[in-house]
Amino acid sequence: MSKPDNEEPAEEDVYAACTSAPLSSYKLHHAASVRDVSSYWSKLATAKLEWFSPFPSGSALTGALEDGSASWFSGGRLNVCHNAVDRYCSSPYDRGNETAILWEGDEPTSVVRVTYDELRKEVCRVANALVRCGVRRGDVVTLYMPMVPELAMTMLACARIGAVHSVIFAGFSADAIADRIHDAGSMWVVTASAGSRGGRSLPLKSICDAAIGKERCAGIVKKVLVFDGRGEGGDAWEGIEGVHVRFTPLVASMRPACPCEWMDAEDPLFILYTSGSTGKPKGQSGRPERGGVCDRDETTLARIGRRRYALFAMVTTANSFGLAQQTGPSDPNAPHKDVYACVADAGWITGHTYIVYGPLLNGLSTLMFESTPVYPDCGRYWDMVQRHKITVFYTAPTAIRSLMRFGDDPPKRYDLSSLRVLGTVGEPINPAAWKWYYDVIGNGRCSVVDTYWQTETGGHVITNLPGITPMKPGSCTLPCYGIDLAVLDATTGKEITSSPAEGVLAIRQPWPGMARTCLGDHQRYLAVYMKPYPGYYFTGDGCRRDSDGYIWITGRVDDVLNVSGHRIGTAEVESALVAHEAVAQAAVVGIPHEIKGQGICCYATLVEGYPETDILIKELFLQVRTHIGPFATPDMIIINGALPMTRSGKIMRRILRKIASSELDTIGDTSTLSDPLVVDELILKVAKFQ
Ligand code: 6R9
Repeated sequence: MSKPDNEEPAEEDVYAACTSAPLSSYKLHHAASVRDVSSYWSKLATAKLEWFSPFPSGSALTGALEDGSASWFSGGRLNVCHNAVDRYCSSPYDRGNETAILWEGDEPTSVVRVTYDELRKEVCRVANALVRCGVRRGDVVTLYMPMVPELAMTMLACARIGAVHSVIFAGFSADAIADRIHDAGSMWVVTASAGSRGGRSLPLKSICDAAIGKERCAGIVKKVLVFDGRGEGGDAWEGIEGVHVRFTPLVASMRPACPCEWMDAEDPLFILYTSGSTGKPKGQSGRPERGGVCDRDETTLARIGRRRYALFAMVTTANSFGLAQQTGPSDPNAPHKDVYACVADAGWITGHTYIVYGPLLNGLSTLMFESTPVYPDCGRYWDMVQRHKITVFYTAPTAIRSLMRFGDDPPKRYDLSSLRVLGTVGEPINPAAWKWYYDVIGNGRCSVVDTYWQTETGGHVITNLPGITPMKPGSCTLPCYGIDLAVLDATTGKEITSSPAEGVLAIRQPWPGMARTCLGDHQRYLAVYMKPYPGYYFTGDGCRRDSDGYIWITGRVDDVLNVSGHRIGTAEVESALVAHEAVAQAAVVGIPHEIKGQGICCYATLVEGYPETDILIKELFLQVRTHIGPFATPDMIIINGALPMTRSGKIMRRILRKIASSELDTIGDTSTLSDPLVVDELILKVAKFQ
């Protein structure tokens, strides 16, 4: 991983800014919460959520972590949309006229406010329109949409009628969409005619059409529901009779009331596809004649979020951003103080939990941002903070690093005094970026919360709490309430109880946000998360714990890359490359990257008879972009006659990683390779590329 300046800070680098409560209160509260996680979460579930019928008392948590049977609040019935929207429209909250969604489109002048009352009516209309089109409880609805209010409305409408949404990030290609539709057997697709980002139009409907036209989607998709774009004229489009539905007028014609389906807490709420670690070997798939290419299984797996995830989303949003005393159902009459902005995309888990569900479940106003941090210029975020008086701002280290390059002047042009909490998510933040965020954006007054979590955890599992936990730049600090963290020795699997310690990060007891299975492949779920260290949920991340008990994430210990906070499996990129007829073999490794955290370096050998030309290299770059999406574009593609292999035929990725990162003095012994000279050839080629 690329954290050159991620060393532990000196004593004076411990930031206690904004501390309003002693750390000892956190420690007591945390210890109590993990002593009996069942009782801790069950009290919160009763206090924070409205239930149609309560879960049986005394059995909030049943089943075990080991076999993936741990279930929360089973037997209790609730509706997540009711909890996130309807309840705030009536007594005792009466927030119907307050802003629920603050949408800022691609142009800074496109601003729309949707109140809780309006949101409730719109969600009901969308829900009725989905039902009219044939969507039923339990059906999977694929959403491929821009960051517009209709996306959140459709997610909530699915939650309302008991359907399961599968949101696909609007940067994914037709191939990636087709895979996900096929895998989930999704009969319904909701898209928009177009979106726009950074002044460019995104032809979302056409990409969807290309996806459903693929063979593997044949006979699966029944209808494609197309919202008008929010651009001028709604972006005219043509459709196929009986397949495409003009969704905007249909939604507008619906009644603004729709009953909530009362769902079990363990019923699925959403599916989210994300890259996982290398799974079971699948043998030679695809192109056996080329030898040794696809020796690994596909790595994109569907994680299922359950309805009980709502509790975890709600509680972690309130705690991590310090909302507890400011708003929320515990004090329905408290005035709204926060303007909350998470500038992620709803297609990732961060958008699910911290743009849509977490904030709305707390009755907050949440920003949906369609554009990029540099459009129309690199002051866009700070301009939004000033215009909307944003108090909580949440982004990724990669965005901070890319904005830092423009210096301190752009943010200094804006009034950022409304900010109270700054959040980061997605990868370790290097101390230099942390300090810039803290000093230049937060003016030394704001808490910077470094939130560590994963798609599978559903919400934050490690973070500092604003006003409570002293901060250390680069450390995500201490576990969240109700999260029973453990650092294990990577080799023996034994828990390390003393500090400082170095090992792998695991969680000892279930929590309500956790994913319990992978769609259609429970064995795979167990193999990836539960079996590596029996008795623990394994995160796939390495970490250090310092003498204060603070956690420092050192990066993935599996075959997952973290590029600008996007999880990309090395096997996914390799599969995309070998799908090109000229490629015989491919191996992909991560390299340190100043802005993106990690970059992608691909090595490939060609099929006999294919010359290495510039055109071919360009095609390979394109190949990865079209198979996965532009965010997975490689930084380097190195072609060679051979790759370093062990004598038993395994590609030595460790060596490839060292060569790509120019860490030549630590390459180690290469004598076990079948052809040690390959290493010298690759070193020369990488040097040329750089
Ligand atoms: C929310 C999200 C999860 C992986 C995770 C870890 C890395 C996320 C981090 C962090 C260090 C943080 N990660 N937050 N590493 N510090 N604050 O990113 O989910 O896309 O599933 O990625 O991201 O490696 O395992 P997801």
